Amino acid sequence: MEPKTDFWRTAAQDLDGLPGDLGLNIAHEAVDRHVARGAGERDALRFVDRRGVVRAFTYAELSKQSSAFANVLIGLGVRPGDRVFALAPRTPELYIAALGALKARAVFSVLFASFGPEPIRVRLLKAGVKVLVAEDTLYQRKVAQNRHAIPSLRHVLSLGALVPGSLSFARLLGAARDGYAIAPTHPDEPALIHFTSGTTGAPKAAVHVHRAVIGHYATARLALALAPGDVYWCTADPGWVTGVSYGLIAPLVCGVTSIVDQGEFDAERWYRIIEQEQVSVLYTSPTAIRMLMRAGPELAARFNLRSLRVVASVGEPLHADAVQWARATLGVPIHDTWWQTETGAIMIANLPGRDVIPGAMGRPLPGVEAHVVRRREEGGTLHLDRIEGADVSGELALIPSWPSMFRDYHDEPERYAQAFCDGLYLTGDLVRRDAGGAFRFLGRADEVIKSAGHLIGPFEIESALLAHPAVAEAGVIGKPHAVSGEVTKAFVTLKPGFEASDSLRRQLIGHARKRLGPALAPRELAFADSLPHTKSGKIMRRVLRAHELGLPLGDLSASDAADGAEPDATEPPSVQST
Ligand code: 6R9
Repeated sequence: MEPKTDFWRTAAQDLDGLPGDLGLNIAHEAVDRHVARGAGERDALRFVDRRGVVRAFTYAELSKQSSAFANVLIGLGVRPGDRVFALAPRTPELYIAALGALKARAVFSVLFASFGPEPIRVRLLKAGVKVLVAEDTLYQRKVAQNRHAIPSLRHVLSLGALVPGSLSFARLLGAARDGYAIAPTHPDEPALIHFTSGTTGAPKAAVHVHRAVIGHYATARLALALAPGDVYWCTADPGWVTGVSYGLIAPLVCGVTSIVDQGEFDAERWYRIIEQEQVSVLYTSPTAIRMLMRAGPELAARFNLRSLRVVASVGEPLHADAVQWARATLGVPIHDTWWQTETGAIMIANLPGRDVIPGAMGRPLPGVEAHVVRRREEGGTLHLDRIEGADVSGELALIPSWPSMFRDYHDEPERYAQAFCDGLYLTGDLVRRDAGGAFRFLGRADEVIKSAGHLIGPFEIESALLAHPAVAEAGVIGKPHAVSGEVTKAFVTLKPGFEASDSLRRQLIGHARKRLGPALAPRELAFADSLPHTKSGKIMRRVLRAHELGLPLGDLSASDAADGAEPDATEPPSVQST
């Protein structure tokens, strides 16, 4: 068998590296390389605003503006490795900031604009951010009140009106030189941070390096079939890993024209964009597909969707009925892809050009070695048993040998080390492998929640609820939902002197919304007299989930063992109906 690394090595040969053999920088491969090869006049990004008006940026313009921003950052004293973050809607400035930061060898990240002040504060603090590019209103609403508590934050570059204590992004950019020679960049230098959540503790800041660009390029070519000439639309927001890996980096590195929709989801709008922009490759989420399905086939039939060559999805299970619907309505099937924030790029997929296996995520890419494992404790040490054969299920584990693999959780080496065992990276996903080597998704081994494709850590929501004076304890679960996959539901117990009521429930949800923002706030909230605990006092979210699903409690022991909870707790939840 061909060594797995050959797949990546071959892909790397298509990239240029920095001129003069000075290393590998994502921004050079994404923009400057195309300009150097004479493709500077091609549209790199087309922004479709809320009214449908399109504003295009060529590779040459993007190259110049990102160079200008790199000069701005150097002028502000940004050094390699310093964290430069953005908090902005999907505007051209966000993309310019990302590429400029990468050119300046800063470490870049986007904060999801729908987060509230608390998740933003936690992330800025955790990463020790030095420069924040922020839209004025988002800054005023979500950062200003906490700025004093983020000592590392030296400069706020405001998009739009100047806010107190900020500099004008536009003015700085306009005054900067638009030529920039990227300094030598080691391929293993940090380039990006993507936040992700576990079940316990604050969110984790997964660190990715410049070498990851090989992974973005190789997987977009193979699993999304991107090639020059394509008009490609990744519907994910850059506040999440898909929006950066496949909404920003991969399409530019592949030299295609990429659509950025500045509006919110609307089925008619989406079909119109596909028709008007002649979108050939669409990368989206199963939640979005379900929303299109709900809008009915008549709506789709009003548009010419024949430009679509490949449709792919990620983030949640893609059910077989969605694949059939797409064949009938879009004229092409949907290719499921599987990956994670940590893997940085697609690992498992139903590849375009091959038969789609409906209901399965597909097979590992040629550069990926995937195993099904079971965890085993021996003498206090964790071991993994690889389960060979067909139709076996267990946890998905990967041999970490691809270029876009994360290299650290920023400032948390122990948490990073815990993600690996016996030479394998543990994904936390439960899967079944069939005789043909295709993987099916069974569920998570832990208690993270996937709502509308967004990964949500229950701990972050519980912490926000606990900050309310009425709340004694909180446990948050994902409740199955027909469109979003899951929605968040909180169970809370009250402190003495507080009474459960509809008005208190609204108050608590409102309190959580104000702190967390609409993306993270619990959708539902139930009061309980008590919550189920393990012997060591941890709240057993799985018992709450089972209660919600009406499952017998006995079904829970196996999965509790998987995340280290003590399965012998028997205390059932006692939930009130209000
Ligand atoms: C890219 C992204 C990762 C988790 C992952 C798994 C779930 C991703 C999936 C899927 C079923 C698929 N997931 N792709 N589940 N089928 N094709 O989503 O990254 O936000 O880190 O989430 O999403 O549970 O472990 P991230």
